[in-house]
Amino acid sequence: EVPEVQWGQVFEKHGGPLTYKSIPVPKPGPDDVLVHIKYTGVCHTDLHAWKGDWPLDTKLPLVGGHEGAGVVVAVGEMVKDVHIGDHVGVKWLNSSCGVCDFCMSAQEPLCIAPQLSGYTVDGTFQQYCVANAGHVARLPKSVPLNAAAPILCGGLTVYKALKESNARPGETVVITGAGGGLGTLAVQYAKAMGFRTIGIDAGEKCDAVKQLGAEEFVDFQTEDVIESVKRHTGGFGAHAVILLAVSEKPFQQATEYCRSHGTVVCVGLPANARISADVFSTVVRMITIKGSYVGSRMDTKEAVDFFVRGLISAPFKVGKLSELGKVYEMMEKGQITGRYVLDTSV
Ligand code: 8ID
Ligand code: ZN
Repeated sequence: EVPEVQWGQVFEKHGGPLTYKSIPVPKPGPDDVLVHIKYTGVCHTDLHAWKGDWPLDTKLPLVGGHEGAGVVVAVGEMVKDVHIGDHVGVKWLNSSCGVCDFCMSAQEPLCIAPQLSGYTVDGTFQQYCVANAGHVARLPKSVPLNAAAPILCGGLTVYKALKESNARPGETVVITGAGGGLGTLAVQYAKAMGFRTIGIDAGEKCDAVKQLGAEEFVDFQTEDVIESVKRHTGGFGAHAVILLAVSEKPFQQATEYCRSHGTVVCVGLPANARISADVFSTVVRMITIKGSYVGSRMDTKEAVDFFVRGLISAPFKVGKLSELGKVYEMMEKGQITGRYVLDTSV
């Protein structure tokens, strides 16, 4: 009952036309599964991939997408623990080599030869997608696949970044880009993990960010961000800063509103951006600046578990896979609060 052809969104060159068309259904390899994607989130990473923003080549032509939630419809001959009918999620890390130092130490996002969904292999902007059986996320049948989709990249990534921040319950975390896809999830995970949160984004996203659990909101378009965060933290700055914005400026400012001995976690990946910080104050205030990149299979299990327990509910709108281009237009303008999730049947 697996069809030979399906609908998908394909582009042939960076920034070129996005074409919704009939394409072959891929065949799973021996240790892969074929997933009937029901819903796929649209991450800003997909927009970066289409535009060719990063110094890493994509496959071309490419089917993007890496937040897919669906049902297993075929398994390779070596697959033992995933079965037809299981609900699973397809993540950014489609597969890893399994034998490099990083894979051996359960840091598989750092694998030296990874395959990335919607980047180096075709992703979730199609009805049927292949992923390595060991890397798909297990989803219980009790959770809706549309709400689960954004957890598979956005939720996982912000959960990992919050862990990497070393913040403790009761401490204050700034979420920069709090109204976006990752940001809204970060506010919810931060709340569930016991952190106090200050959200930074454009003023129109204030109400949503506060409703999700941020105690304070700073409008980056009208306020002095550094002064405002300091004011909301008794002059000290925040214990941690999670940088999710697709803009370089916050990467220059964050150490200034981070508390002494605090941590700045870089997650957003604006094109051609650089981090800069004053050496003297970084040293004498003992600031940590680090990156955080998706998460391991164990991080995935933990992030999904928060969601399954009902602790994570971030806004999402359901759109059509055929209308991906419209979502990219809104995303480029910063007009989306939360995530767009696409129904692959339309
Ligand atoms: O593993 C990783 N490190 C990882 C995983 C997934 C995504 C990294 N990312 C990257 C994406 O590639 C992208 O660069 O995280 C970034 C954010 O992805 P997203 O949340 O999917 O993007 P979005 O929904 O467009 O949200 C961005 C938000 O930033 C705000 C916008 O208003 C929007 O709400 N923003 C901008 I643009 N400039 C801002 C500024 N100066 C700002 N917010 C505060 N200050
Ligand atoms: Zn993503």
